[in-house]
Amino acid sequence: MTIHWYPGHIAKAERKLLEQINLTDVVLEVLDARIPISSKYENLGKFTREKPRLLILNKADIADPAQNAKWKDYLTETTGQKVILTSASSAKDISSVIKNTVELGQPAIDKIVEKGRLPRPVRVIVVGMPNVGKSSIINKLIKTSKAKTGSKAGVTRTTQWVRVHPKVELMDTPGIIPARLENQERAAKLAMVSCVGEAAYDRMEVSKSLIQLLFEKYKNVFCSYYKLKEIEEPPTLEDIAKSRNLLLSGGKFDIDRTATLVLSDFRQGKIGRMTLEDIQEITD
Ligand SMILES: Nc1nc2c(ncn2[C@@H]2O[C@H](COP(=O)(O)OP(=O)(O)OP(=O)(O)O)[C@@H](O)[C@H]2O)c(=O)[nH]1
Ligand SMILES: [Mg+2]
Repeated sequence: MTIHWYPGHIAKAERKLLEQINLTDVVLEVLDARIPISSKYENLGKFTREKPRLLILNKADIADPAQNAKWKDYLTETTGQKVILTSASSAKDISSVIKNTVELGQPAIDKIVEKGRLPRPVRVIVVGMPNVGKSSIINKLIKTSKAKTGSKAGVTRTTQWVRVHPKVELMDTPGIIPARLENQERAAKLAMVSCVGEAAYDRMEVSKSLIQLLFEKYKNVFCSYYKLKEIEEPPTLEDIAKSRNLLLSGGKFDIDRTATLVLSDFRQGKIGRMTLEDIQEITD
């Protein structure tokens, strides 16, 4: 399976990311809770240097709850960062994001005051791979501020900064982390959760790998969702097409539509709440 990556685009995206991070005090690093290893950007520390980071595991609502808890503990311990589970459907988690941002940004503000200048709100940026939910988080942060202030004029807003709390300003464009795709296994996982664009991968191949992975990790739930009888080997796309009765006009199974269906069922969390990566995969 070949999934393409573009070094030119990556270099440009990294330059932009560095510029954005330079303007902020705190970085909200968003991962997809279903692939905490593959959606993490090993190089982020190079860009943030000493700047404090808050780690957000988003899409927790469609990831495996038991895995969410394990990953949260593991990442808290190994990164030394505060880790928060979030999901777009819930507004609750946002107050915790704000509270932690204020705490993490306080040393930067103290420094400003020590230099004899006036304190200003903590400046924060949301950073992450494509499609992990950065805009959803930004929107939730902005909405919270509107609800809080209840002001007719809405939030204080310049082109770049949005006041989302008396003590927090948000850069309203997210920092997009370029997906490096030299590792094909990782590239496939990023494709499974749509962190890479459709044009970069073969839907059929990615769908087959997904079936294999889900069969390995969630055999019973997977087979019962697609009504597949007791099987020892991962089902083929044809098996699923048969079970779903996805036929082409000539009576052949519609493998292409089946590949799309499985990807879409998984991405929407319809099959069940599933996580594709175990902590063991790091420690191995
Ligand atoms: N189930 C679920 N879906 C989510 C969650 N957060 C975001 N989504 C969905 O994921 C998709 C991508 O969300 P965005 O907020 O646009 O992600 P993004 O990181 O801004 O994406 P780019 O701008 O492309 O980099 C959308 O279809 C959202 O509705 C979540 O917590 N749970
Ligand atoms: Mg976005």
